[in-house]
Amino acid sequence: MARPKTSLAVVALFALSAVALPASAAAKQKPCPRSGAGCTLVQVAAESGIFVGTAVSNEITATEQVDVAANFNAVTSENAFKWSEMSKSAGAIDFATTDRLVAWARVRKLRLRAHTLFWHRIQNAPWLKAELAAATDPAARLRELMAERITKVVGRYRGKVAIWDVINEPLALFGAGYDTADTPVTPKNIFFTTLGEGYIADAFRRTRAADPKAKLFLNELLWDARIGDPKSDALLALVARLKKARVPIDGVGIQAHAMLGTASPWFPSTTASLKRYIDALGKLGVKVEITELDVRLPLLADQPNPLAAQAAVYRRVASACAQSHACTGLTVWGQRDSHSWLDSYSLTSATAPNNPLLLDASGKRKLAYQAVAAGLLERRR
Ligand code: 9MR
Repeated sequence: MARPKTSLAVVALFALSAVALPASAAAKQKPCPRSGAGCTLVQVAAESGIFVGTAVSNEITATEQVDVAANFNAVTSENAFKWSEMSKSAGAIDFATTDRLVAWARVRKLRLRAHTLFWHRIQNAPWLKAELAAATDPAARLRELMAERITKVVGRYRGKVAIWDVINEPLALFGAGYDTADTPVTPKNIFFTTLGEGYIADAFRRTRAADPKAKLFLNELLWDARIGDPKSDALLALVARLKKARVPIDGVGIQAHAMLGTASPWFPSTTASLKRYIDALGKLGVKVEITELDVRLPLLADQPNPLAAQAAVYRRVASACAQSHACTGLTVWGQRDSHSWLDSYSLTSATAPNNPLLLDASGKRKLAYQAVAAGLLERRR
């Protein structure tokens, strides 16, 4: 995914133009109609009180900057905080890209979700396995490395990051336990196999100590966020255990990559089943956000109007978020259809272009855009 680097001058230019509307102009703006027609998601975020976010790439290209300014009030770093991106060898940390992203989000007054401190599955530190294999006490070494990452990275951005995805995808890819062995679809959860479930509590406690004001989230990939689904229930049980042990967890992210139409449909939750699930998490004392929403269009090709069908999926998720008071934000995994992880990911590249987002390749709003607006507007301040 090589993309041209944006010059600092361009960054500065867009930074200047990104200042929020003056109060007088904002006051003149008419409230959005219930249908969301004609409204930007920035307006919808203001009226609903629900953060509307998007993932941004490491480069934050000029196009991304325009799209973000026009449509979102929150951003998630798609890759910039991941261990693999920040640390190519043990003991080395490269802050340059992450620093740039953090500074940019601050100037633009965008809520920043830092994603993620610990993720065993794909973008873990490439040297970690060998480092632990060579250690006389692998558990002690892993604790030390995790503590060092938290102290140095969370400490550096203390007060500048609104939300930390402390742990990403701790549960097994399928089923209700943890990944305890390498398989063709996922490596084992090296944090769990080395330290047990306590790695989660430990990471949250250390992160809280390094930045007491940031909200701390656990982010998980659910195939169907519904009470009764084994993985969803396992997540509820995990959060209940963490809360009982007074672990400082503030929220849960539900990724919601909707891949309807695959042999095993991903994220088929209805508005009602998703709302009930978000409510159940809320009752445990955590906030909930939809963190990585996208909907693959080719999988809806058999529908009479695939774009309308895609919009309906977006609407279900947005409505569920609006209807549950525990839900504080909805983030889409990118802006334009022309730049989505799905088009280069091995399991989904065959159907490229997947056109899974809210803006088409030219930046025009798709039906899904207004569907998200209408869904979120079910909650008004
Ligand atoms: O969008 C991310 C892409 O650029 C990376 O190449 C990919 C590597 O797996 O990760 C993507 O984001 C993932 C996110 O960090 C966690 N949830 C699943 C997302 C898609 O894999």
